[in-house]
Amino acid sequence: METDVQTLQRWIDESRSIVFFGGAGVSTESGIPDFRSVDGLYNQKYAYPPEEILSRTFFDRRPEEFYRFYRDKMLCLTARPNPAHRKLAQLEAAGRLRSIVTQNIDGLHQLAGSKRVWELHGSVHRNHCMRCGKSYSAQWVLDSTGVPKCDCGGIVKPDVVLYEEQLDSDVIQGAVNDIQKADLLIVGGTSLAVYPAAGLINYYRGSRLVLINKSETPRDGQADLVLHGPIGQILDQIEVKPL
Ligand code: CNA
Repeated sequence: METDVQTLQRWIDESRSIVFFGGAGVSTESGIPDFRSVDGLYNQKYAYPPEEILSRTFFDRRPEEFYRFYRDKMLCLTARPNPAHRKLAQLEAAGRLRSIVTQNIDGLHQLAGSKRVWELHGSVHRNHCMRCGKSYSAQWVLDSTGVPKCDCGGIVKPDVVLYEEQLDSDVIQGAVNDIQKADLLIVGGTSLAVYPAAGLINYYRGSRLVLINKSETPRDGQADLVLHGPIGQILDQIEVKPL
């Protein structure tokens, strides 16, 4: 009798075009809190709910409050990739993984060596002046105080998709194309509660949908294989075999 991890290993060994779709749970083992776990950001007490702080209206009306939360909770620049990030990068290097579609904004997949990463919600590593377009690093934003201002006097905004903002259409198209071509779709570390991102897995046409998550998700019943546990520890058990 095959264990769930053995089934996952066999499916990976039989694949040439894996797509990984992930969320904040992929980075919790790197020390970055997610939104919806018991110790996630939604269960901590702030003057405003995180959904409100991370909305475009809030950013425009109370930028200093936005930046207090953002610097403290979203800019985790000392975090390092964990075994999940590293294994996915190895699968891409071995020619088995086509791309990663992520809701994360932390850049840890790229730090682990992944090349083709569709960042649905942008990245803390890109920041632009809203007036002249000059770009700034995440470290510069972290080191600034109050509302970060450009040399020209404009407010610097991170290229992360806030609530009420549209997702980048080129990024969505790239992610959809890859998901449609996938022979194995591994979904991990996401509550699948945030739309339109969560809806992208509906584009998968294959017959091997794997869900790896600590808690149950609304799509568990639809998956061909469900593993409930820490994704870093689970993917760490996978052996990357050359094609
Ligand atoms: P979420 O709604 O917080 O859900 C995370 C899911 O991951 C939960 O179901 C957890 O049970 C599960 N989980 C937590 N740790 C692990 C683990 N080690 N192994 C397996 N499963 C785990 O986060 P989603 O990504 O689904 O929601 C989308 C939001 C969260 C996006 O807009 C992100 O931008 C946003 N976010 C991103 C980061 C980041 O970039 N690291 C951090 C916090 C929030």
